[in-house]
Amino acid sequence: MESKKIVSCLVATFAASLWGANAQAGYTEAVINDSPIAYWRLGESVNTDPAVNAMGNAALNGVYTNGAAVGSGGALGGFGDSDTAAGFDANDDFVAVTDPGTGSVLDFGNGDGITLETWVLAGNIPSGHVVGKGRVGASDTDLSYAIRTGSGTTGLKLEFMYRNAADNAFHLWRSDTEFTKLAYHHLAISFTFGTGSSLAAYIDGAAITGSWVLGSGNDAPIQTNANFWIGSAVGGGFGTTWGGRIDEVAIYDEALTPTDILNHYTGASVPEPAALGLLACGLIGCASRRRRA
Ligand SMILES: [Ca+2]
Ligand SMILES: [Ca+2]
Ligand SMILES: [Ca+2]
Repeated sequence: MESKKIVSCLVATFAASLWGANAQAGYTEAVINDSPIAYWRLGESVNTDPAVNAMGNAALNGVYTNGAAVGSGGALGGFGDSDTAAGFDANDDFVAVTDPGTGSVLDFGNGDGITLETWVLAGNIPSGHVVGKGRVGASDTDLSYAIRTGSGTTGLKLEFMYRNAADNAFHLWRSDTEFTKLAYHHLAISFTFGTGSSLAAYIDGAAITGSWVLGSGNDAPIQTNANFWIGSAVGGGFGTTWGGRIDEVAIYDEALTPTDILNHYTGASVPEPAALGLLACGLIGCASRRRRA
């Protein structure tokens, strides 16, 4: 854990040195600086390649399954970050990440903080499942944690759901606020398991209100060795698979603060170093002679 922090710190320091003192970090730098357990950028160009964990622990690389569409336009594309996203077909696509085992970094117990963060572009039939651990079989109930969406008046509501340790009740939190389909939005949930009042949720960097509509959030969570899935759940069929894009999924073993989440979101509109380089080149008249790596 300590070495992970040191590596993250070195990466962040390197990024900061590229930017100069006091510069706002770009999205990816801001995420890495907060030391996620895993960060799937979903920018692969071939879906037989692993969905790489950008934090380096290859045991948490994912597997694109049933034709998940790599190379879809990414959430960060407007500011020089050309990293792509994965598209999901609302039928059977998902990315599977194997839980390394009992007591792994993907397991959370009572009193443990968690943050789940992702960008989504919902199609017209998105289903409810975005990212989560467990409940991958058609009749499974063992959902350790998940970001989901629920139908709103015109858009979608943000949800967080988990199963209790006794495996006899779901806990489901739903936002009052909706976000629109057919456009990218940044979603984040932080929570300390077992304390319902600790749940904090964010759409596009802004804290939003909501309530527990099933249970209270006061139970301990179930822990298993089931997979973490991006894009689907409950057997992975129509109605349980995301339709649209998912990008830049991160999971943390702490409840990030509102300032952390806002820094990530605002980082998305900071030009990436490559774009800044091109801009600087353009200013001195060399842009037309430079090729991007
Ligand atoms: Ca990406
Ligand atoms: Ca498919
Ligand atoms: Ca486990």
